[in-house]
Parts: sequence; structure tokens; C-alpha cells
Amino acid sequence: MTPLTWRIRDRTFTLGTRPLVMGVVNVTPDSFSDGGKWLDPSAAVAHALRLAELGADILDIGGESTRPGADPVPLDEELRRVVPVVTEVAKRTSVAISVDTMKAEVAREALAAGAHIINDVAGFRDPAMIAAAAESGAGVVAMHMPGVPATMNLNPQYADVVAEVTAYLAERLQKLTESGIPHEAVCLDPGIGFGKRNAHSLELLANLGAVAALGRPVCLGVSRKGFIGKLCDRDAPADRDPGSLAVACFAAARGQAHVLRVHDVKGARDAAILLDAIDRHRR
Ligand code: HH2
Repeated sequence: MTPLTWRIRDRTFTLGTRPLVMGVVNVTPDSFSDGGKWLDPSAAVAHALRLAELGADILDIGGESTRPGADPVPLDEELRRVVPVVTEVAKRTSVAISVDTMKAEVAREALAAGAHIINDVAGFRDPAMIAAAAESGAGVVAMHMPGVPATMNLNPQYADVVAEVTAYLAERLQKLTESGIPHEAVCLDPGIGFGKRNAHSLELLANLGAVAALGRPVCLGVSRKGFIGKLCDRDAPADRDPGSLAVACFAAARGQAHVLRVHDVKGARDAAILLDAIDRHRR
């Protein structure tokens, strides 16, 4: 079977059996697990460089929390948080950079500052986001999120969450490619915890093969999320790393997650190496 590839501007990732590690850099005061820790630009840059040293393949830099109930951040504030950090990180490491934003202006400026990927939790609903990606050759992560973070988790309802999320992502893939984004530039994400009850997240994880069957790499963000806290009885998000790694490994080992979006880069990097090493001995 030919391995999947993911084209991000001038680079191409080949996704064999070793998942890519996407390290989270939240330049926010209010992210659910590390809000305020890296709001200062120099702290954010140092954190990103540390994640690069620990083995991140991608640094995902964001300036707006998308936790359930989060209020939107004004454009000028998001630009002020994100662009200087992307600029400095791009100068100091060759690790790929993604920008976690729903705003085309932030995406454009981050790409101009050296980012390679647009990670849009709103699934490129805004045509200006599609244009920003198409013009630049950026890689894209298109995620499933019903509605907006402020209200998405008030009463999420699905007749069949797996079928609905998969159909949405299939439609997004088609829309993106029709709009001039190469098929090989697209990565899809089921949006674990975004407008989903815990049972919806578990159902998606158990049946992630439906998303992987769309033929593009799958990005999976389970790191420290609420369903892990609830099931494992871990109130503090930072205590959820072992559970997060177990879930990510479950999906990656089944070949259904190719990019692991994590806070604990050290753990995910070791897991990625070990999954790959074991897989190479498969008969
Ligand atoms: N999850 C979060 C943010 N961005 N992007 C993708 N592609 N997939 C995800 O699951 C995802 C994401 C939420 O995590 P975090 O950034 O740690 O929290 P916050 O949104 O509060 O900053």
C-alpha cells in the first residue's frame, strides 16, 4: 500500500506507521489546560523551542482558546499574540509550524511569518480561510465543530455521530479540493470534545476508521480533554497525560490517527517511535 503523504508548502510528510507529533503552544490567558503559562511571547517561544527539542514534528501555535464556552478573541489581539511568536519560532527552528486559528487574517500573517499549516477548528467555513490556504500552498487541518465554541457543548445532538462527522469531513475535503487546495495538502480531524458529549467522543474514537477511510491523514486531539478527566477521575487537566497517551496510541496503532496533537510531546514522541518499531516487526 502506498503510504499517505501530507504536503505543507515546500515540505512533504510521509505518514507510514510512525505518527507525527504536533505539540500544542497556547499563547492564551484562558486555555483549558495551560492558560496563561505561555502568554508572554518570550515564554511561548521558549516553550515551542523546548517542544521542538523534545521531538515535536509540528508546533501548533494558537492565540484563541476554543474550549467549550470560550469567548472569541478580537482580531488585533489574536494577531498580537500569535504573529511575533510564529516569527521568532520560525527563525530559530526548522520544525514545521501550524497556526491554530479561525481567522483568515491571522492565518495569512502567520504564513507570511513562516508557518506551514493552517489548523482551523471551524473546518474552513470562511471562504477567506480557503483562499489563504490555496494561495500559499499551506497544509490544512480541517476539523469538525458544530457551531462555535461559546455554545457548541450546550446540547449536542446526533442521530449517528460517526456517520455525521464523516459526511461533514468528506464534504469539506471535496470543497477544499474544488477550491484549489491540493488533495495532498488536506488533513482531517473529527474534533474530539467539540460539540460532543463524552459518549460521542468515545463512539468516534471506537470507529475512527470511517474518517481514516476518506483517504487523508487524520489529526487527533484528545490531549487532556474532558472525557479523559471524567472517565479516569482526573480533575486537573495536567494529570490527564497518561490517559491521553493511551487513547492516542489506541488510534495510531490501528492506523486511524496520523498526527497526534498533544501537550505532552515527550510521551507522544516515545510512543510514536515504539509504535513504529513494533509495526516494523509485523508479519
Ligand atoms: N483541540 C483544541 C484546540 N485546537 N485543533 C485540532 N485540529 N484538533 C483538536 O482537537 C484541537 C485543536 C483544544 O485544546 P487546547 O488548545 O489545549 O485548548 P484551548 O482551546 O482551551 O486553547
